[in-house]
Amino acid sequence: MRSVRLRLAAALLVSGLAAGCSGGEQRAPSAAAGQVEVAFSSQPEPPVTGDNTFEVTLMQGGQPVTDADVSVTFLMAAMPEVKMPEMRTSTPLAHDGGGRYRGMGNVMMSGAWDVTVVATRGGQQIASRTLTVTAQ
Ligand SMILES: [Cu+2]
Repeated sequence: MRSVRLRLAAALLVSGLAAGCSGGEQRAPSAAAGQVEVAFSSQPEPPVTGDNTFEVTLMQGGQPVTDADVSVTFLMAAMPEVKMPEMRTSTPLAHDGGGRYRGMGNVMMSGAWDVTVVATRGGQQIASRTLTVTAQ
């Protein structure tokens, strides 16, 4: 009798742990409705040295994501052969309707940049995408 109760307690403990795990997965909002798709573009396209408008569109399961905080970071690695330090600039974008986020950002020089788009909601990252953009 005693061993049956112990086994039952163990089973409850295991199922409790399993529930805890799936609860953790459900906390990511993207898990239920599918991945958040990130599209990036600029005006002009490709961007130029100086001011540009960056545009990011977030879609999830065919629906626009309208309540995210979105930023775009341009990164160029250091170029020791021409004594240039790493360059990095982040631009926050504002929601402009329909899951489209826009903002004005500066590109410091022409050449290849690693562009990282990060979308968060309530401080939790819901999507990110890195692409290479060659500025004119
Ligand atoms: Cu450079």
